[in-house]
Amino acid sequence: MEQSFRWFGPKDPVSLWDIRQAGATGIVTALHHIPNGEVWPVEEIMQRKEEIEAAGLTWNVVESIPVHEHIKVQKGEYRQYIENYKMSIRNLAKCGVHIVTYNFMPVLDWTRTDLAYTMEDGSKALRFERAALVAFDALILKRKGAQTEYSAQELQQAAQRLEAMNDTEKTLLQRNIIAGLPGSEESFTVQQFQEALDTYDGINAAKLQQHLIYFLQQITPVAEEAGVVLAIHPDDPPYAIFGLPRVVSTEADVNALFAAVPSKANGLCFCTGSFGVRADNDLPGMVKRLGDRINFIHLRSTQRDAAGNFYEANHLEGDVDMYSVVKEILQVMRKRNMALPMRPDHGHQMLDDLKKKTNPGYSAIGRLRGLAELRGLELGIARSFPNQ
Ligand code: DNO
Repeated sequence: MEQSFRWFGPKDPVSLWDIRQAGATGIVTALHHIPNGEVWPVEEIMQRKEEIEAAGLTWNVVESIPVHEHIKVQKGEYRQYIENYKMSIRNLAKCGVHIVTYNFMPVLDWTRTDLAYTMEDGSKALRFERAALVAFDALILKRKGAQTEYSAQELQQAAQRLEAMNDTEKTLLQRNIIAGLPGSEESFTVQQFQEALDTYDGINAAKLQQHLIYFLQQITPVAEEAGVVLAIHPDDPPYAIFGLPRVVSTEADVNALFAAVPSKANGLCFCTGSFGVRADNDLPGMVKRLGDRINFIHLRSTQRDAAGNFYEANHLEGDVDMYSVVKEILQVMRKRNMALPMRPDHGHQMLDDLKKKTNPGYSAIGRLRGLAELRGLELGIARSFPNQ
């Protein structure tokens, strides 16, 4: 695999040289300062690219060009935003960047309730706690519909959970959920969040899927012509939250997209951490069956429990069978005769990073550990393949 690391640009406390020392060669980044919906100009892309190359690294993957909300709901200026998206794809290709990651999650990108969940070894992990999410949804936000969507037992647990929180904890929970995690580009107050949810009135999963297919039908011809491949990131977590539909959570969802838009440019970012939260997603099988369309890989593991909670485990632990996943990835790469870019996704905050201000999930040392473990796993498997 092409060892890569996410970098949030010049303001990232993790520098390009840190990343180089971690052993990665590829940089996964975006022009985060450009507002959602606007064109990424060639000059800006080139400037970022040169900065990366000056540290001896390559900008191999864009993550993400965010999809403007108007495109997802097909309202307002959505046609213009699609034109802008096409232009950004063309401009990236002109600069030699050929893989574009994006997601189609309504309103929120990835969601967690706790960004500093203390593990047994003292490191800190990201966590999603169902009762805390329900508490925010039904009791703080008081979203209409929430009371009927959850069971009486869930609502009761949420009420108890909320009662046990002091004001600081309540504010923190709210911030964790809606103030924007790294890479998500959007940030809301409670009122703005409710307004954003309201824009999805009348949009169910079938409709959202239609909008995604329309978007893909528009942009894939441009991507093909420019030699760019797309990589849709799955929903995280992989099910509906806040009454919003989500359409990239399972293998069937992905197959539906590929069937509707057969273009080769229409590909997947295979994120083991996101898909892995559902026990019914067979990760190694998905790699095998979707392999031709995987353009980018996020490797990370989660540990679920019966109550619908999960935390981010060490890369080789938790519910993801990383050995089998990497083995299938190696088969896919062999078949396609290429190296796929991979980044160790997230990582625990540990060692010196516990004393630093870091982007949640994106501290240096936890990801360095992840990369080192995954690289070793890959080498071990590759060497044990026959004829190698
Ligand atoms: C979280 C990330 C996501 C991802 C986007 C892709 O850590 O995996 O923010 O970058 O969903 O568009």
